[in-house]
Amino acid sequence: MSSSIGSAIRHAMSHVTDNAKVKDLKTNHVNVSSSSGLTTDYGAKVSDTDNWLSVQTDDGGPGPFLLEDHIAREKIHRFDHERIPERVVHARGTGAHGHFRVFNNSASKWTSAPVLTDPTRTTPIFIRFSTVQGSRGSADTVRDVRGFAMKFYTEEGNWDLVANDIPVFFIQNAIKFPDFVHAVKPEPHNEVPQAQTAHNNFWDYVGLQPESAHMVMWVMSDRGIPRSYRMMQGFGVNTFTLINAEGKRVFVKFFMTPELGVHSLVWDECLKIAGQDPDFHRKDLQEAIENGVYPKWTFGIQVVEEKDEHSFDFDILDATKVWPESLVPVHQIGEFTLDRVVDEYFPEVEQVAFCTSHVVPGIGFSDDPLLQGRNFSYFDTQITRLGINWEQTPINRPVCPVMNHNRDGSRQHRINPGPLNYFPNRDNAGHPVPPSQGGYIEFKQKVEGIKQRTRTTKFQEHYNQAQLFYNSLSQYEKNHVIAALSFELSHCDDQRVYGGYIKILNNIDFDLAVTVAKNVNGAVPDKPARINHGQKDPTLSQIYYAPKTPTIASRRIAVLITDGFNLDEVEAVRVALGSAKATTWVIGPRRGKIHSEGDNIVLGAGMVADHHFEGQRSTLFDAIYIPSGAEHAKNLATNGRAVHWIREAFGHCKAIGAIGDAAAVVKHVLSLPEVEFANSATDDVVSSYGVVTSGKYSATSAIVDVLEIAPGPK
Ligand code: HDE
Repeated sequence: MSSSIGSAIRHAMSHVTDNAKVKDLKTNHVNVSSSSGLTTDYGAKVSDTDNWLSVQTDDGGPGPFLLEDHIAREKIHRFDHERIPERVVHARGTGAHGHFRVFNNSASKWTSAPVLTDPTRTTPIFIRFSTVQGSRGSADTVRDVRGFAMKFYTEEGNWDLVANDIPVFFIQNAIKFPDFVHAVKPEPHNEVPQAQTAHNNFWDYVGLQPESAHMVMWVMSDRGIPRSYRMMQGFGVNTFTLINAEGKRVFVKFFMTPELGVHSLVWDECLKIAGQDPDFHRKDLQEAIENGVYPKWTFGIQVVEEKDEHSFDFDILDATKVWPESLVPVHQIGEFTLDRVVDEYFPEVEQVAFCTSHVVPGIGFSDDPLLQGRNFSYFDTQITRLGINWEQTPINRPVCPVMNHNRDGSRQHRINPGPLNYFPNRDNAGHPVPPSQGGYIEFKQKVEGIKQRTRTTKFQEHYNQAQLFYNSLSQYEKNHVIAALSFELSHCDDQRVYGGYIKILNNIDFDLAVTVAKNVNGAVPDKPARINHGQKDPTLSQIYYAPKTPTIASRRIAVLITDGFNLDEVEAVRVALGSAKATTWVIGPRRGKIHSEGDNIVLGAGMVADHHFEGQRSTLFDAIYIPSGAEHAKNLATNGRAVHWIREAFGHCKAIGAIGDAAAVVKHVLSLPEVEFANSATDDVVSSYGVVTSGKYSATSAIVDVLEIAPGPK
């Protein structure tokens, strides 16, 4: 896809950064000029890459193909081995490079890690965003948790913060992970369904696991269907620790908050986009970075002192619980930006490999039973995917020196000159480094107890926070949860499954359980299974994360034109939106020249559409703009696809800017006489219906204002 404004900016802005990691990766770039001839992998020039060596028979027919063709054999054998195992979860993803910095040294009271305390440093980062359930080739806009895996290339080694866009998890104990993943993934007998939880096995499992209730509510909320990776929060989920220079330890949770605010799609858009553009989120990230609208997040930590570990009515090591911000505030200590797309997908995004166990001095673990298991799992999984020397691959290798006595193994790339591959040795080579000089040291923790398979009392309470979350949502967010649960349970055909889940819901909210039960033909409960405690925390609703500085930058605006449109208006709106760094895409009845009002067809004014109405859909845009023009208005009103564009955009609560005759068409095709048309973007009607037409009001600024004042979810 391209627009002239978009692509001009794109070329000017792409690949502007060079940090230590980017420079390091460049040492692996293959800089062969395009005039170079074709060679085999071993460098010999190739004269024919299309015809396998064969025997031309005397009767003129193709004869036997010869195995002696080493060129063909290499080409085919090499190709046969192009795939590596996809990740068992989070298989589908995309990634980008960027950098991280802290605002000041305020965190030094908690940690000695320079990456979190030294404001003069810029630390290169790589982030991989992902869905969880679907395979590598599945769609982006499915209902799912999103991975938010961060690799910090610090001067003290790589720190991997393998986060999600939801702050809690489905299970409390790592030993359950294989069961959970089997239940969520496509069912084993027929490998159905792809990239969705709407099936018997998932709801069966979570229906029998009340500890999943809290996370299920988050996934069924708008958090499960983000508008963009750039508009998601990130959460470390697990409880980590920070250790300061005096060896004092605190418990922490990590928080990433997007500058653009948290926004979601609506479910109908998700379903349609999954077919119309399965790469929607992947392309969105690339488009924003290439257009110079670099996604940015603040980086925060919640801190619990060791003495307060047991002062909450939940266990702070339980990954199915949040630390409500009303109890534990978030300290914003830094920020990070993504400013560079990858050069090649496979070596960077597919081969990047994260380990929760990779921390640097000053950062440590807790006894969180999920984290402990994760620390065990990730390294192991990378061996299956990439082999034992996976940490030598370009995207994974640290930017600081690596010196150890690990040797050999499949695909060893390092050549360590000299005879010493052990310690201690006569040269003291590769000697351990004392903590005073930066050596990693474990926190000295006194441990006593009885070894047993058990779960403490606080780990057995599962509904308080599920209720807190649901109570904290606005009414329309609750409606979305009800719709999502009804959709999902409708896809389960075993009564024990959908009936079973109603019982869980009745522990969260009676009305919720009754409504969903009626929708899916479950047994309607006659009384709540548990009294609703009525507590709320505003920070749990994504509305709370409206952008601090609203912006239209990176929003996609479709300009609908047909023959006879007003060219001046379109040019004006494109310049205005382009300077605000929104992208505009001209959509017309054909992908070619569209004549403007008063256009002398011979001289040919007008404009070339980027796409025809059939080629793109309103779902792929944040707003639409329609210029005036008498002939154009008639064309619009009689073009079924154009009418559908307007109706569908309206149905998805998008801003619609229309001028003059076009405004009348919009009013007519929406057939909603009771809808008032706003003359000011601040009218309530705008935020409730998302419709703006012009009169006195300029539609250009209306679109800008609407997107800026309507920061919450649609
Ligand atoms: Fe993961 N997880 N996970 N996970 N996870 C993986 O590692 C695992 C958990 C998360 O973009 C795997 O490289 C266990 C919580 C992300 O490459 C694997 C448990 C959170 C990614 C694995 C969890 C996550 C993974 C599969 C429970 C949120 C993608 C491929 C104890 C904080 C990283 C891989 C990427 C990937 C294990 C639970 C996030 C199998 C055992 C909680 C974002 O190692």
